[in-house]
Amino acid sequence: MTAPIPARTPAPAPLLHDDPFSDDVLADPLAFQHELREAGPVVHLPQYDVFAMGRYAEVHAALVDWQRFQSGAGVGLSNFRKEQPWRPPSLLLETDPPHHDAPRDVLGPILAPRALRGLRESWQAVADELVDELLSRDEIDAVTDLAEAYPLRVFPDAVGIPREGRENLLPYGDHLFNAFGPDNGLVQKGKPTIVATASWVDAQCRRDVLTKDGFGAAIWEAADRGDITQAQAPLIVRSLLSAGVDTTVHAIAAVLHGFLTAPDQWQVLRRSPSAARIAFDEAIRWETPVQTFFRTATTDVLVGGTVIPDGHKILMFLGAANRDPRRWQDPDAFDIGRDPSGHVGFGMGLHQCVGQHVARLEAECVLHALAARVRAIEPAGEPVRHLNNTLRAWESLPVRLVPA
Ligand code: OVM
Repeated sequence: MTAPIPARTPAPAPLLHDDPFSDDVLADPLAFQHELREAGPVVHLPQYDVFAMGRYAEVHAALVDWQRFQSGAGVGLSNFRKEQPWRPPSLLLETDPPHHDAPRDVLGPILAPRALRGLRESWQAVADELVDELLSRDEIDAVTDLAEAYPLRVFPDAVGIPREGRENLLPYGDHLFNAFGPDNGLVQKGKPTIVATASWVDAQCRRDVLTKDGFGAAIWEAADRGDITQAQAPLIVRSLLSAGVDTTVHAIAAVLHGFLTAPDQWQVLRRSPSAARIAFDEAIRWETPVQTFFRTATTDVLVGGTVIPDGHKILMFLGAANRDPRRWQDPDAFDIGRDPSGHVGFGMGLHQCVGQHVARLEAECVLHALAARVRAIEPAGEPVRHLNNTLRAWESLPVRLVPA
């Protein structure tokens, strides 16, 4: 008789004592990401009593497994099963099926490629005009003058909010993305102003405040049809204002930084401007503006020989997965000749970024405007990082745009 093969006893997850939300790691997360991936498929961060994953295979598998890795307990460190969220939870980001599905089914078509077709011409004209303006200057800041200026010129108009108060958009997003992390100094510095900023944002989500032809109005029309309730509509508009500004700003900054560090790649883009879309996705992979999100285990989950106990938070390092050498060749290179598809910078599975086509359209317009006019993008000073608990971001990228 042969003895049954004993089930392998789960081993405890390796411990990692570094703080991924410390200023040092946020300023340059690559060494931490390497350590995380090498430590194992899943590690334990005792400081926060959370688990963490940094390898592509496990991050990808968890992102598509919404049944065992839920979003409904929040996608930040805070566990909504035990703690009160700082704002009413997002109906898209911080929910699971079935509650998630009606909002997603409403917003998906509003932001789908075919719905955006009518915007391309005017968005390209805005990009062309902005780049022409910048070419008259000796030096510019690629963050404030371009990566912030462009989305702020096109996106709030497309949503349909009034002009007044738009300076609240970036600080709101910055605090929101900080608040997915621990209550550290970055969160503390936002607290004095967030109540006023958040109430301005909430006020922009009302039907009577929005134009009749924007993304916001389209969400309210879905409530008229009964596809969502009247109570859900303003929260879905809030998702546009939460996830649609800072993300695209830092993504555009990332692609510009990519070309700044790899000037040969700029020449490739100039020869083939149709590579702009790939270049943008490669920047999302390479820089991963949204570095991390959490999930919560809905049961004891066995990952790579360790058990993540029911109810525990799991920190998913999208940025580490996007540079995992097990998945990517020469992962640290910004290479617009590679196929970046499959990156998890927009997430994966049923929560995958619903606004990704808007982001791609913005980036494409900016890159096309630049490729037609700019021979070289040269550094004109030290780049300065902007620290955020979730975002990989720049505060300043001084550059010289050399006219073609
Ligand atoms: C939302 C939301 C907020 C931040 C990020 C996000 C990346 C979504 O309010 O729905 O997705």
